Amino acid sequence: MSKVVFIDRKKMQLYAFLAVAVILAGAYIGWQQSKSASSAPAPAAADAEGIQVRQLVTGEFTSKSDSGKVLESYRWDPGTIIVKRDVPVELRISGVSGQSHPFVIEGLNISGEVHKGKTTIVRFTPKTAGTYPIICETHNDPSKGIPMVGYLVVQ
Ligand SMILES: [Cu+2]
Repeated sequence: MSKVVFIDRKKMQLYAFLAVAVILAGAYIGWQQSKSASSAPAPAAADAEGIQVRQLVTGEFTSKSDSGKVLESYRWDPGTIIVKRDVPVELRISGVSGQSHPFVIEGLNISGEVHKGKTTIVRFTPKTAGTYPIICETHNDPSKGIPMVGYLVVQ
């Protein structure tokens, strides 16, 4: 059974007007969002004080193989940090997974330790472009698991 509804011309005009208003509002909101996205600062830019602040956390992947063996890996997240040389860097590394991660940044003579629930701050100014591994000294034995390694890329 179908129902036939009659709408008079005045109501049709009102509905058409409302439809156009909704479409224009949606277009305006979309334009505002794209405008704010394009005016956002580049992610690699230094902050107002000229320091390149980068946030990291210690994370963990856990899974099971087909045979039921538990697979796990600690990781630095994000796994790759990009900074510019000759500009001060501040790494803020927060411990989320794992109790403790003593680490070195190979090639930069930097070491430290990240503890669960705490944030370790590392400040330095890289002078030479290159890729420097961030190596956790606890989780670095390939025979016992997957190494916990991230990369600091200096451009
Ligand atoms: Cu670790």
